[in-house]
Amino acid sequence: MNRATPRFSPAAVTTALPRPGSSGRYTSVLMQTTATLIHDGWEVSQRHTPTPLWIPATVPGHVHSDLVRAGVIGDPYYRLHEIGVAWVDKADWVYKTQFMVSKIHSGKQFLVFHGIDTLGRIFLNDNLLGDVRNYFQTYRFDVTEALKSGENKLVIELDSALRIGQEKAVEYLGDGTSVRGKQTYFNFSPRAFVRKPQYMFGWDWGPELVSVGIPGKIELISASVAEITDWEINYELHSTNLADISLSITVQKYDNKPLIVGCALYAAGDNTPDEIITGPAGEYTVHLEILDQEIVRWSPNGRGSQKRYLLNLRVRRVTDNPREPELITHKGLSIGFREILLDTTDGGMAFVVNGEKFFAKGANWIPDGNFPGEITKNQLRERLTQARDAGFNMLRVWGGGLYESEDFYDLCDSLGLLVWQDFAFACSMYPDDLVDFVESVQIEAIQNVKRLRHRVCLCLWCGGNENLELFQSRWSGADQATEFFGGKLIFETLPEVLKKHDPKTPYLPNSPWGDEGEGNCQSENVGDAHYWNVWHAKEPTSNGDWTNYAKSTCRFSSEFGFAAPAGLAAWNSCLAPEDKGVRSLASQWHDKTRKGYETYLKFIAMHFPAPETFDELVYFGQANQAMALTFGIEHWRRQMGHCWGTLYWQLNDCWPTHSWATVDSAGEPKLSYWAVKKSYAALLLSLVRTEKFVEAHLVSDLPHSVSGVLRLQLVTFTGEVLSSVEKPVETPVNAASGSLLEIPAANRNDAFVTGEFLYLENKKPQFQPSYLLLCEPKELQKREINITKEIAGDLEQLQTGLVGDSNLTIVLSVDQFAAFVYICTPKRPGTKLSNNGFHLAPGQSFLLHVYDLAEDMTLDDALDLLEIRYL
Ligand code: BMA
Repeated sequence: MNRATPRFSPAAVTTALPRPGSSGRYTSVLMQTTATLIHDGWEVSQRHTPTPLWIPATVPGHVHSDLVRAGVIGDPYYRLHEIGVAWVDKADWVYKTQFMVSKIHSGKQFLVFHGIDTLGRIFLNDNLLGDVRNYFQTYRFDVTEALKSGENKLVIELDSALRIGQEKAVEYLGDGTSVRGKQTYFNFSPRAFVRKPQYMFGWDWGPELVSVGIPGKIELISASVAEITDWEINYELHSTNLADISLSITVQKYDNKPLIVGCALYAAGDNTPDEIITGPAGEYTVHLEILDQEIVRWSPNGRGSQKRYLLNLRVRRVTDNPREPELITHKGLSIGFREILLDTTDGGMAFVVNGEKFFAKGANWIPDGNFPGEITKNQLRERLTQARDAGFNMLRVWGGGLYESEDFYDLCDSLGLLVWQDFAFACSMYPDDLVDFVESVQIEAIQNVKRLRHRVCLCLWCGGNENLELFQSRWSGADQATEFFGGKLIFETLPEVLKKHDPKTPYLPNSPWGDEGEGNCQSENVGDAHYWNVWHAKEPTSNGDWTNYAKSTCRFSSEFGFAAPAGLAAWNSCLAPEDKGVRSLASQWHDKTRKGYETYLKFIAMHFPAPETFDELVYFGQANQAMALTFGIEHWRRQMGHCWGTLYWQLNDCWPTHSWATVDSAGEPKLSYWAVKKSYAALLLSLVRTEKFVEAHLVSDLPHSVSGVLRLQLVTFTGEVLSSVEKPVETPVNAASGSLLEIPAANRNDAFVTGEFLYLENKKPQFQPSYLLLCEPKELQKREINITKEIAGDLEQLQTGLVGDSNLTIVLSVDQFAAFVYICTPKRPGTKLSNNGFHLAPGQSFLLHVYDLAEDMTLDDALDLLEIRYL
């Protein structure tokens, strides 16, 4: 294969000099420390084959995608292809490239690998640089000796993580009857022995595509004078707008000449005096302070601004002109100021930011694709913006996934999404008695804690997901275990790392976390709870009926969820037309929920008509999930004061599937997304059906009261008001109101009332209204509803008859009540909408925005796109 050899050229990577601070000027020379990406010219081949076939490889990336591009395998997400590509995970692979270095500068040269998946060896010019064994670790090799002027050859051998995991498990567990009770699948699966994202070994929402690859960037660093190797920022907020900031900057010095270390915070009056290092080559740490700095505090979404500041750490060197020091290297950091506490004083668990307790609203985050090295910043921006727009203020980065990318945390900082970060352990015991395993975890933890500790979005470190829980609750496979393995990690290794490197961020040993004394992770009274009694429990405890959420009295609901099918765009990407049947094999293959497909269908039919077509499966399944999440979230928000958060399972998906996600792998919101968005409104009106009454409640996240008049009405489907009650209200301040209004419901309880609904609104100012159907959706009688859709375009749009600026507003109205109005766009799946799955009452006009249409599309064609369904 004839491919251009990339050239090493320091000038190409010289970044723009930072804006000079008031204390000095820079000479306009190249920075002395440069970094070049080694991402070009890569090829990959299977190892141990008689005729190696080299195919182009993308870095960052994973071998499956290279094999797809080369036509060796089909799309592994398509139909049942997952089964056919299983051989890829059993094979060993090798990556290679060549790169030119035209001139080797004096000083040190390093190769830095920001993520290798996972187990293998790295060679430069046939010299072994070292072994790699932890996906979550950055590997840095001194290549000053091995690097050549001219062409260099870089080779990375990767071993099957699946095979190595299996071998290690067998070695560790022996015949499986060891006295310490180490045995069987959930206790110790092969993945527990490989430090790589656990979900890649298959999960109950993801495929088993273990893969190998180079997911992180590779840099060649040339440092002739000095490097910044570490930094730590701490601050104290001693009034709402003043901060004392202290900084430690560690510099590796490669020669004897003096260095000037300083920083600039780009805010008013921003510079600190420089520190001079005069000693010989070696490592130095300098401390700088910025006192009484005026700042604006950062707040999570919905609670204030997300103000951040650019902090530039810099190392300079005196030149012949002492007034013009030469910039050697610098590090730009985006920082923000806020106080974060985890209040557990009353046994509960509440986050306190800038002195205010608040209700955490959000979801669990899984990696946004099965091949993490290929997740793009645009994809993350879209997904995290969806979270922000749905009213989230927090995400839990779940332990079976990743320590996410810099892009991810940049976006969370700017969108106001607090991050609860799990360490990368989930649903397993871990061999905490293997010295090299614990050492590897320790390095992984130190590196990631140091990388993330300055992030303003970081609100919690957590030792992992459901590790202790699986032991205590005796999950299948753990039922014979006599001892918990992994305790050393969560009670010693990780807390020690945090004590040293990030003592200020709160730590939870595991999630769920409960009454430590009794060792009860699932305690409802203490800590956080994973409420799976609806989906995962077995009858008679639960039968998939989401009204059981009302039984939870937990203090922080950090997981609960209800699965539903993805949307049509996602299905189109992975199903052939003949697969679009309710019980097709491919649809069943894409259900990993382990519930049993028939039970899954039964859960839908409990509240909605049994789906007869694939479209109905999508519609009814999604509407059922929407009702489930609304019911759960509203229940826990009404307990505000006792309960301080809901993080539902799960925001996103990693492939097209039936799962608990509210946004599918095509980025399309499911109906549940819109339901969650309503339930996460700062001012929430909700209706609860009790035995005798329907009660109206109000929950407010606002720091002040709003006056209004609540009105609760019983209305027929054709718009006749049967009864109406009103009450002037002052909204509670950052609290729940309890029941404010009631309408008797007892006489309506026995039989389903199909032609009436309850409607709760607040007049002036308008909060989002709340509806309550008085029957199960499946009991609604078939009826023809006239739905009018009209364009609410501007005059120009209407005159040209074209969409014009690519967005369109449509006014919808109905002649009788329409429940779960579902707008689908089969002619253009994935068309972006401003809402979906809503109820429409007669007499209302509903504004629906449609986005990203072609500008030259006619208005008639645009209207035609929207197919409107209802129950
Ligand atoms: C939870 C999670 C995940 C899992 C989800 C759905 O308990 O922690 O491990 O995917 O349930 O079963």
